[in-house]
Amino acid sequence: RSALKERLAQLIPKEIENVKAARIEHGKKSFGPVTVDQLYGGMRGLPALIWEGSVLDADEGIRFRGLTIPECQELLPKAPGGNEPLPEALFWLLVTGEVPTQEQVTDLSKDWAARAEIPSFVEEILDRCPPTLHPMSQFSLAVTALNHNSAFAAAYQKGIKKADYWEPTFEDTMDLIAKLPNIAGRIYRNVYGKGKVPAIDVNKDYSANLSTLLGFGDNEAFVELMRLYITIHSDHEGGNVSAHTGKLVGSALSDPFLAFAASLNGLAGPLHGLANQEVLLWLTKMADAIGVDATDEQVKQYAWDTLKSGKVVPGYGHAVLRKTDPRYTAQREFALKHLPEDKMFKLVGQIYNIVPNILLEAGKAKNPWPNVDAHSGVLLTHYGMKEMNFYTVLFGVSRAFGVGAALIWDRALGAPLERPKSYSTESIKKMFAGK
Ligand code: NMX
Ligand code: MLT
Repeated sequence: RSALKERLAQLIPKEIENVKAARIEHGKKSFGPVTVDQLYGGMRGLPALIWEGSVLDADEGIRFRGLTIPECQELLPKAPGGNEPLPEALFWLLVTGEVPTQEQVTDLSKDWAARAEIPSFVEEILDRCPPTLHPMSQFSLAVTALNHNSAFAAAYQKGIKKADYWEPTFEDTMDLIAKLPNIAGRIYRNVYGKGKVPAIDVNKDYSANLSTLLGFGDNEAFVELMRLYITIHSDHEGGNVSAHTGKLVGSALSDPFLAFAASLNGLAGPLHGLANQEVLLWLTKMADAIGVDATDEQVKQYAWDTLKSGKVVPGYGHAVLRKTDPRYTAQREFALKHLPEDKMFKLVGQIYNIVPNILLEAGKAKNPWPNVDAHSGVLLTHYGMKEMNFYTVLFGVSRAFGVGAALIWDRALGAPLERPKSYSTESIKKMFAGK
């Protein structure tokens, strides 16, 4: 058993008792009324899910097991000479609620490197995809196909007991995360003609290997960016489309590969993860139209034109957040440190000073501030990864950490099949007739 699995095995019985106690004490308490508008309104604010890894505050942003992003940057182990947290450490935190030691993190890096190979038939599936098939579709196809070797699916067929579900779920989640660099690297190299995927180095951390497989391993600043990127995109509580979809599909006891492939299909939507691609597209078109050194007035006009043509300003707004996303701020700070003179970064900063006021004036968006996707693309572009329709794949690699941790805990805590109640408009009208 790995050190992480050992620790989990110790934590699970205590957590089962903790949940039991919470339910005995609070189980019958109400969150307040549910309104009909919430059913029509995408369930905004509707308390509906348990998600242990992180909680999102509208003003403050995300906390991973109670820690803010700056706290994670301070407390989580880093690579030798590095400044950003290692995503291995973030995964340990998400799974256990504890900050790991350097040794535990190194153990995880080695474990993932040892599991990194993907079956040859999955390589063939990817090699046969036309380069015109969107990288997210290729990603989802490959992850679905990993279900072929699922430990959970095999154990379920053999009649595993419910109390033991978490063990093969843990193994599948570890395999899933470990194999993502090979999948992402292969898609990137196939689609953009970047040559063969090199081998994983068992002595390197996850982000260093991911960077190498993508072709950027020699650039230490890019590797540091990957460490930050994977840490901050990993989890955003349970209600966002990718997290909720993974949890929902996992609740049918579909294995972690099937559940996470469903997450990826949600992440591929332009209002969710694909927004990082949309932002770069929008910025590039803006730079083409008015130049990277445009005046504030020109940027303002460009943003108004976007709104007036019926489109959203990508990277702005959020279903929960009501202030600037701390993930945006973390990336801005990275840029100020590593690429302060980059023209596209400066344009992103200029937009930050202009777009919120425009969205406020337009009067529709409840949150005029930037989200995580407003910033990520310019950082990747700076280091030479200019292929914007690949960007959401990197978001997906990271999101596997949060969804995977949640799947492990759902099976450990015996989470039931999700099956909320739905209503038709007619049934609502009848129900409230005369009330
Ligand atoms: N540009 C233009 N209009 C907007 C924007 C925006 N950035 N954000 C919200 N609105 C509109 C929204 O389309 C809606 O219009 P209508 O009533 O005509 O349907 C109205 O404002 C109210 O929407 P909200 O309640 O503020 O936002 P909601 O919770 O429904 O949606 C987002 C949240 C994130 C989907 C929305 O803000 C948006 O479309 N943003 C741009 C896309 C984006 O950046 N998505 C990435 C989110 C983060 N992620 O990684 O997933
Ligand atoms: C996310 O990271 O999942 C996005 O910010 C969307 C959300 O939280 O709803």
